[in-house]
Amino acid sequence: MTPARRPGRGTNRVAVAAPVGTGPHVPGPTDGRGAAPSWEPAADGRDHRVRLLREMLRIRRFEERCVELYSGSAIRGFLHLAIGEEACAVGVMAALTGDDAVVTTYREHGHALARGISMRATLAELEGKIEGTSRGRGGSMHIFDARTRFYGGNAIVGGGLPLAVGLALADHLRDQQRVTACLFGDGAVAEGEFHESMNLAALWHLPVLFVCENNRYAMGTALARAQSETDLALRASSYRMPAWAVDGMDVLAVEEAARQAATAVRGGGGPHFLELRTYRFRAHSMYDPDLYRDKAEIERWKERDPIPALVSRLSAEGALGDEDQERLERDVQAEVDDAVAFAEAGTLEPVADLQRFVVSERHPSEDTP
Ligand SMILES: Cc1ncc(C[n+]2csc(CCOP(=O)(O)OP(=O)(O)O)c2C)c(N)n1
Ligand SMILES: [Mg+2]
Repeated sequence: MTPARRPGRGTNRVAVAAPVGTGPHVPGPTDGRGAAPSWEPAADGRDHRVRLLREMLRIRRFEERCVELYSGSAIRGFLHLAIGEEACAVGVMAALTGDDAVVTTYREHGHALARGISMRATLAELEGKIEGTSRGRGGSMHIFDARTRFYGGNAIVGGGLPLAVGLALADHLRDQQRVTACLFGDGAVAEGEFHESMNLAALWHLPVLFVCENNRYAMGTALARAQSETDLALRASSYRMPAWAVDGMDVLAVEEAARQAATAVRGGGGPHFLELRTYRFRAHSMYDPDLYRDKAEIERWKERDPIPALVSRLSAEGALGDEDQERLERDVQAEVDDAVAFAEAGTLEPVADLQRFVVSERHPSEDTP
């Protein structure tokens, strides 16, 4: 299949950031499930940085509570935490508008929360409750929410890339000025789907923002043990798309790079690629004994924890006082407590309903063309 219009190839020049406009947002929540938030920075820039901090804290405290809930069996199945990687989720989501789309991986709680999916619906999904984003049928790895254009949560490594290219192709053919942000790990770079998707996106000049969260490991395999070239931005640029590496532990750096790239993509600049250099502080998933990493390496990365780093920076500038910090923590804890109570009070799907949604309840002929 070839798209109707095929503009020239992208260049490797990095576009200079233009002021970012926000598109119309997805309608507000009607059932507490959330909506894509407006991330427009406040005029003085200050509140916005506190907002970024708050979002990172929400993700951190949420996932810390998930550890407890998993130990108590309230959450079952696989659970992949992104503790340490919060700056990536928040920086990227802050650069998108409500009109843009997101496709991601199984390590996506933070992406979902920063995108505006409510903590209640996210946790209910993790606990398999009807009140979750997919009636509890997806669980931790498959958070999906059409109203925020959050197209999953995907357990297949590299599986999101062709989906993102398809969404972007649809936008391209319909002349829609919006971005599809596609987040994936360094492990995806080894997959055929990565190369097929990068090639088609570049060849057809599609509006995709590829974001590789390079946390240096794919399960227990270090990047250098699996890849002949570990500079992933360099590999992406071989597809003739602008690509650059960013400090994934610095939320401000991530946001700035993501804004620049998203603005260029939205303006018709074709696909762009960001390699966010980051690190997960915890094991790959809950029962991974984490024996493949040097403990000293983990400790070294913890010194670059994105949350204390931003707190120190804001405090040093007088933009965040002790009371502000305490209030932030209190508010976030209250939100987590509320989500836990909500999910606990939620409903498991009745066995009689389990076969619903396996096939469509409507015949295709009932759909309007
Ligand atoms: C196609 C495919 N192959 C293998 C797996 C098993 N698997 C699950 S997670 C994972 C590692 C992926 O690592 P990465 O892409 O770096 O993401 P991270 O877990 O570090 O966020 C693998 C190999 C899978 N889910 N899908
Ligand atoms: Mg990885």
